Amino acid sequence: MNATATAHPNIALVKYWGKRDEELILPHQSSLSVTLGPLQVTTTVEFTGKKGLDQIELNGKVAQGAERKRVEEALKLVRLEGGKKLGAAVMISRGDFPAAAGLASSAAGFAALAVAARAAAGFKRDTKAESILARRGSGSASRSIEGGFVRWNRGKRADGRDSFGEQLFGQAHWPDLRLLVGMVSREEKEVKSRDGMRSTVETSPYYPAWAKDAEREAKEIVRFVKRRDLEAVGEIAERNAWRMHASAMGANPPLCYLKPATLAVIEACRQVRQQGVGVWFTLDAGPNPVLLTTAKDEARAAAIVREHGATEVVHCVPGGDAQVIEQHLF
Ligand code: 2P0
Repeated sequence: MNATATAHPNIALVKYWGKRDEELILPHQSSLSVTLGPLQVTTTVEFTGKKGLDQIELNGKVAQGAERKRVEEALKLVRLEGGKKLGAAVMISRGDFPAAAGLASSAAGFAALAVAARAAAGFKRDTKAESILARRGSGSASRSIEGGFVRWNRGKRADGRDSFGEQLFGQAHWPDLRLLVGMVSREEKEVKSRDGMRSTVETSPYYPAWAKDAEREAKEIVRFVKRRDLEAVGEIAERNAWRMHASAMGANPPLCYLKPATLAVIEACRQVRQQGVGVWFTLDAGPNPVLLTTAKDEARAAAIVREHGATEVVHCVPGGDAQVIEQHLF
C-alpha cells in the first residue's frame, strides 16, 4: 500500500488571486501556468492499514501546525474515497529546490502528494481527480499534475467538481522557452498568499475588476501560447502580474510585495527590449521576478537580474507531468 510520485512547481502567466470558497479552494478566476522543470518534489505515501496518527515529514522535518493540518486533510480525503481500511499514513516528501527559491513549494508538494496518495490507495491514474485533490491542499497545485501549459478552469459548481487543471499544450510544445527566477530577496514574506488573497477579496475595491479581467486574460493568452508568440505572451503576463499586484495594493491594509530591486529588474527588462532582447517578467506574491525569455536571450536575461542584486538565478524550462515512480523514499 505504498507509492511514490514526483511533480514540478509551476509559474502562473495569468494568476490565481482570490477564492470564492475558502474550504474547497475554489477560485474567482481561471488561471494559466507553465510547469517548471527540472525543479521537483518527490513524495512517498504508505497507508499502513493500522489505526493511529499520520506521520508526516517534509524536507527532513516532522510537519507541524497549519502545514501538517493541510496534509492530514488531503490524506483524509483519500481515505474517504478509498475506505477506512487504508488506515493511518506515513508520508515523506522532499523538494530538490530550496524553499528560499521563492517558488511556492506547496504547488509541487500537494501535486506529488495527490498522485502518490491516490496511487498508494490503489486508484488508477486520473488527472482530473488528482488535480481536484491537489487543489484542496493548495490552489496552484491543481496546475502541477499535468506538465507543460495548464489552465485551471474556475468552474461554476458549488462542489468544485468542475474546478481543476487541464493541460492545453504539453511540455514539448515550446522547448525553447526559458523561465528564470531571480532571487532579489530571501526574506520570508510578511503576508502569506493565502492571507493576502483573502484580504484582497474582502477589502480591495479593485478586486471585482481584477477577477473579471483575469478570467478574460486566461482565455486570451491561449492563442498566443499556441503559436509560441513570446512577445504577446510576455505582454499579457506582465499586465496580468501588474493587475494582480494592483488589486493587492488596493487592500486595507495595503499589500505591497515589491522591493526596489524588483522594480529595477522590471525597468531593465523594458530597456533591453528596446535593444531587441526578448525578455518579459512575471511576479508571484513576492519580490522575486520570474523572467520569460528564449534560449537565445537566456544569458542576457540572467545578467539583468544579477546586475540588479539577484544573489541567485534559477534556470527553468517547461516541465513534464507528475509521475508515479518506483524509487521510494522509505
Ligand atoms: C498563482 N499564487 O496563480 C498565484 C499568483 C501567488 C500569486 O497561487 O491558498 O499557495 O494554498 O490556494 O496556491 C499562491 O497561492 O494559495 C498562488 P492557496 P497558493 O500561482
